[in-house]
Amino acid sequence: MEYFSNIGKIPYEGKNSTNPLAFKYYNPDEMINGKPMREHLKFALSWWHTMGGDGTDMFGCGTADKTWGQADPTERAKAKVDAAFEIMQKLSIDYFCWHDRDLSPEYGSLAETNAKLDEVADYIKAKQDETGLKCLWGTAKCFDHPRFMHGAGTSPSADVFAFSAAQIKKALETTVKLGGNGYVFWGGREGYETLLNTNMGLELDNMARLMKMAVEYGRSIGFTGDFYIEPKPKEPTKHQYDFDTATVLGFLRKYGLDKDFKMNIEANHATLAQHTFQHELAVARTNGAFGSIDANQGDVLLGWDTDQFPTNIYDTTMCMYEVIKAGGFTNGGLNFDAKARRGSFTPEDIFYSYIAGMDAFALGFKAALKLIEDGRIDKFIDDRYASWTTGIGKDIVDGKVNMADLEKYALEKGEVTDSLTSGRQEMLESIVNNILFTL
Ligand code: XUL
Ligand code: CO
Repeated sequence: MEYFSNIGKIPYEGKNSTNPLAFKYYNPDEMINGKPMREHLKFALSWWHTMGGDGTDMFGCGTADKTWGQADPTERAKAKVDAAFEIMQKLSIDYFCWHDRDLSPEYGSLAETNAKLDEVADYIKAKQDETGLKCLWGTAKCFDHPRFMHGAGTSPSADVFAFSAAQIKKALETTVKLGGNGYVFWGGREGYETLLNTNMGLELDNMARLMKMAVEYGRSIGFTGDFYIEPKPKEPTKHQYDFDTATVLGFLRKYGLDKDFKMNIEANHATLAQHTFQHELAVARTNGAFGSIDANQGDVLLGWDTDQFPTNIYDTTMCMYEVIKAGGFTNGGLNFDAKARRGSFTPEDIFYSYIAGMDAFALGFKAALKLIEDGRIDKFIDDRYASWTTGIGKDIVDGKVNMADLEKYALEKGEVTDSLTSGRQEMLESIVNNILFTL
């Protein structure tokens, strides 16, 4: 059955096209530096927003029909698979991401839930064999059921911890079955509402215990990909333990998890932490922890996670600049953890939204390549730090001098004047504009 019979495969028509159902910049098979664009960008569909998100928010019920014509939960789960594969094929998206409960809901017992999940995973596996579409990463939805009200790995209840471990074990098995090279921990309710009822030290130790078990088990069943933590500072809890990339790095290093874990950076989570998207990517890159991306954008006037499809070219450019500097995606990719607005409720809106987001990233990618190829920014940065490659700077870097040596140097040299140069922020911003608007 075709779910979107009025929409064909979305063609690439180039930047002068006015066809809303065509790509203007995303040309999946265009070769760039020896690789097709689709392999540089590794776009992924998010099962939760796209296949399940019906626009429900805290002020009202859903506006979009995401039942896929089926009332029975098992039939609906399979219809979702068919519809998802149709969307991906029509949009030239090669990957998908999921929470276990997006693929298949909870039933009466964990045993039944697991059996039903297996049924749907087998169904997906068969479609993957047919189409070649791939799983980017999987994760367990350890946050929506009431049992997780106080957290999963950080719950005060050991039974909830055990249940979470069981659920994650199954999600890992499903990830391996679907050939995923990533497994995400987004700490949905891993945080606190008030310290008056919270043993923070124990909660963090336990969260690490759960992750260690996941690494041990994952490796034992042949999962060779990356584990990811997806930082987010708040929402749903007042304070989420995985606040931002820097905080997560401290956690991973404390518990010896840094060899197995990288970051899944989400754009709107970065801005909730009062960082730019680029900042979070740069912190991950410079610490060798860049992994994957959940792409979306927030609304600068709102303080919550709006998960909008990204259209801001400055953000996509600087994101792709960081990705290129990090050596490109390896196990990771670019997942649209984004949802169409509640008012954009028709089936075509799914396509318009992805086209907008994918084109924004394709254009950002080209702009970032040009920025690097142009070389002015990189050269400026190199020149700015030139004092570290010769003389006293090089001696400091090489560990050849101590504080007393530097005191002697400073006393002899007197006031610092000759090596202070302008930061040229405005000039650099105008170079970025010049490159963006002559593409
Ligand atoms: C929530 C969020 C999640 C994770 C996966 O803010 O981003 O959907 O990406 O659990
Ligand atoms: Co996310």
